[in-house]
Amino acid sequence: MFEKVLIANRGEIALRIQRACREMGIRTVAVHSTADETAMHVRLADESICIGPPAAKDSYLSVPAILTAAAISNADAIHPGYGFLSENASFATMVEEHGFTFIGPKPEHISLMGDKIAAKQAVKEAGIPVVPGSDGAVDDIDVALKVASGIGYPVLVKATAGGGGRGMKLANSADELPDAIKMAQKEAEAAFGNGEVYFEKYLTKPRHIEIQILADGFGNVVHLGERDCSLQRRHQKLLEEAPSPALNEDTRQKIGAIAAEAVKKIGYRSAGTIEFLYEDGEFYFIEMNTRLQVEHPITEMITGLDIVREMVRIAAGAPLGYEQDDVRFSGHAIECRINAEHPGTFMPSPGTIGDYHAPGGLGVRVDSAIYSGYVVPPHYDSMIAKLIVHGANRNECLMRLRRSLAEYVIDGIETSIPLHQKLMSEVDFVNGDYDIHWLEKFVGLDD
Ligand code: MV4
Repeated sequence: MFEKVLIANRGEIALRIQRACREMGIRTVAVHSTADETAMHVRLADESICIGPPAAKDSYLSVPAILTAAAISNADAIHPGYGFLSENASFATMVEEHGFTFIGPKPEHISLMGDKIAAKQAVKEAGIPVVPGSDGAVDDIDVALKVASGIGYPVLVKATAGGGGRGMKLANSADELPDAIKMAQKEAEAAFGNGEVYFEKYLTKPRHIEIQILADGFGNVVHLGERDCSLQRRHQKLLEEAPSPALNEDTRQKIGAIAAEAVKKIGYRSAGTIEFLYEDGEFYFIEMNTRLQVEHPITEMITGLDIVREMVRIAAGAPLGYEQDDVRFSGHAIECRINAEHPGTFMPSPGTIGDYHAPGGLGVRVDSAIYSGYVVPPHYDSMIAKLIVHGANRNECLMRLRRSLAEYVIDGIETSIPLHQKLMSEVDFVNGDYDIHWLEKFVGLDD
């Protein structure tokens, strides 16, 4: 096992990884920008190293700064967390070339899933259902028009190098398709330096359901069930739940087994997530995330597994040590993302935290790195806490969530807590009756 792990991240996820390492007897190295000198992830680490100025590109995204920090601290391995360098294949390659272990997938799988056309082709061959579409890059408008008319409109044009909703264009009919393709190509070229695009049939009212998988280096793969991440605004998730209110046990086992089998065929290793759109009882692959995800705790709450510990064990060469039948699902979990932002306008609200009191009690977990007196810097993501609640069933989970939100005190800045409280009394939400567009209608402000 590793003796020392460098955590190339900040905030709650840096603490989350530290906690797993500490339980495993592994020392931790924090890295931080000058804006994060007083951050909790720095205070709680065994060692810390300043890696640059506030701008992420000069600190948390600086490969040389992080590799130097790993060398100086004599770390054995690097955990990238989520965001930042977590899905950067060349970073993962360089980590290994410099003699450290990358706690994550093989670089080839990060690359594969970063190329959305190649990813779709690979998972399709491995037995995962995909959305009907151009089956590869669009290079001829006339061919595209023929294929699209066969599929039926609307179609959604996506960038091969995109993902997470960036660079998509909708075409409602044949006369809109040429412009949608040209605009998507232009925007993709500007944003990613790669203008390649493909298109798919547009699903109008799907849910976003993702399957968590764990795979070791010996071909053992398990799925840990699904998370329903449909409640989002502008591709920013607000609340996630597991299991999905839309699936029954049979459907869950079927799609879980398909996802796990595909991951095994591809030879993937580490934690990973297969994202699907789910509409009219059918699953359609959209992307695979080759990282630890923000919402991983809800899966931990219903399975009792520590996903970060599993990632570390797998990276150290350990076998999973359990099979699919050993994974037991219990109860229901919901995560509320608490952002430092105005609950009505979503404008960021950085600043100093005044009084702080986190909820607790049975079934309540708070993953956060904030404290009373902490100054939320303006330079990074606005998520400052995750409130994760577990209950024997969805109803108990909702009751517990309502009382936890009422207990939560974060003074001095605006947060999304009032928005979550409003959500808790919405009939559609309470009934689990929502799709990926529901939240945007609920909060209004659509553009
Ligand atoms: C789609 C889609 C409808 N049909 N693909 C957005 C992010 C990227 N991961 C894929 N996305 C979508 N792909 C087809 N064929 C609708 C979306 C989409 C979406 C997906 C998941 C969660 C939120 C979303 C919000 C808007 C659009």
